[in-house]
Amino acid sequence: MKELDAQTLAAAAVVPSPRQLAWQNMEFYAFLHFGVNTFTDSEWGTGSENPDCFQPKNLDCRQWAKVIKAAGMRGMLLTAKHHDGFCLWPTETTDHSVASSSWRDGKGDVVREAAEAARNSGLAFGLYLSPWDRHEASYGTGEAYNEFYRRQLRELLTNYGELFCVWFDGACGEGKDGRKQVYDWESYFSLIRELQPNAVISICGRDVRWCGNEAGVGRSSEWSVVPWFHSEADRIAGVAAGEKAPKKIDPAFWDLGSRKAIRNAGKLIWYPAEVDVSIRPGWFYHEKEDWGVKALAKLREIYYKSVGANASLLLNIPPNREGKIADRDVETLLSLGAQLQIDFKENLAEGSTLTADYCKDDRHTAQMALDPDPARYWHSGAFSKPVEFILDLGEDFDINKVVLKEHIATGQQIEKFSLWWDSNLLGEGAPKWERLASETVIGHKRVCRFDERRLQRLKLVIEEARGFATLEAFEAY
Ligand code: FUL
Repeated sequence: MKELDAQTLAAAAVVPSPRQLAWQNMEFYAFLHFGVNTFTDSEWGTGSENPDCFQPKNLDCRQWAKVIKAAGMRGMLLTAKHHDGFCLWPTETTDHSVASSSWRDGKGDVVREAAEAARNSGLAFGLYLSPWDRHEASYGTGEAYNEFYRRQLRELLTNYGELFCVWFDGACGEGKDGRKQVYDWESYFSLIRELQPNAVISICGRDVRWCGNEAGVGRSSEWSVVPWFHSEADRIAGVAAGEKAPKKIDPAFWDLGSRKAIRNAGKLIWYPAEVDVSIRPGWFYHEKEDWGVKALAKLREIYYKSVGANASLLLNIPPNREGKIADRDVETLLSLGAQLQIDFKENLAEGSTLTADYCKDDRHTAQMALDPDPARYWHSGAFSKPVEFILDLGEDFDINKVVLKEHIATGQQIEKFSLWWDSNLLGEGAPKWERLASETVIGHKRVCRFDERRLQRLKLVIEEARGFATLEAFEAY
């Protein structure tokens, strides 16, 4: 076992805020890019679009919610305004909005319909409001624009019920005559904290970290405790217009949280990762990209490499000109939902026996990790040596997945673990342990997948941890 140093112990003591903790349980939720681009067939609008082009023939946010829910997602995040500046709600801040379109005689409000549909389906609701605004004349003038932007935020934060997330991207294109807008992020953040204290502020914010690409690729070791400067990076970068997001993680940012990565860091923060990706090549709907809807196998892989590897998954499903999720996307999403239901149909570890070499006290025995109540979990006390858990299912089952969770309310400490199965099926003589997986972090959730085995006993070894370790769940499927 590695020696503990002060920096490692400091990392082990960092815990999520209540809003971050609630967000972790969202796991998988939808992004909806919808706006004038849907009708002009573009990805980045110019800001000079005629509002009247916004004509969803048959807007049906209930259909969005139904599909999102059936796909196994827990929330929806709508682009209330993209870089073109066109607002999907009847704002008082500009006439570049749905109120200036003849669609529904200027009385439409997509944000309201989406928020209501989400809530009626038991989905959380969140908003994206692009700071970069290619329409607004005050963009690039500094405080005047910041005030304009805060007024837009205020409308969205007060009129549409509880939001689980406000999502900021860092795009910061030039304004008129090459003017550069300096965003007053701090004032945006404090407004959100004041009006929606439970909402996480994502990407260019301090609660949720962008994974670093838009291709759906997460890290194999995704640490939630990282040096604080990562929470500034996307804002400072102020991604210039025209720059495309990378397709993969910059190798220099592959390791954000190992002991080596945090060695020289000052402040450490809880800043968990989100993987964002579109079901289609683009973020907005384009008929010509109907061929490019990702296949079920690809989406499932993305799911396991994000949700199954201590990140959340924000999957973009752009509505079409009808104002609906297109048939192909619906088909794929329904099969994804069905597949995930099959994948996690029955937790075979429920009701079985889990023992560990040691635990802190009677209230934190290994058996607690089988209790679905997150308040009941195993705690090592001081992590004095590697700890072995034995899960005995009582009889043989065909198993190909194990789900592990740390009790992240007390932080993230596990650094290395391995999973084994007893191939001595007859149970006579000594167990014959064979390795199934060897991994680093667990965090909120780690799904270990392996070739199906018929087995009765599994062994988990926590090999390295930061001073202490916890286990909130040990599930087998
Ligand atoms: C980027 C934007 O420029 C894209 O259009 C899209 O909204 C993506 C989620 O964020 O920064």
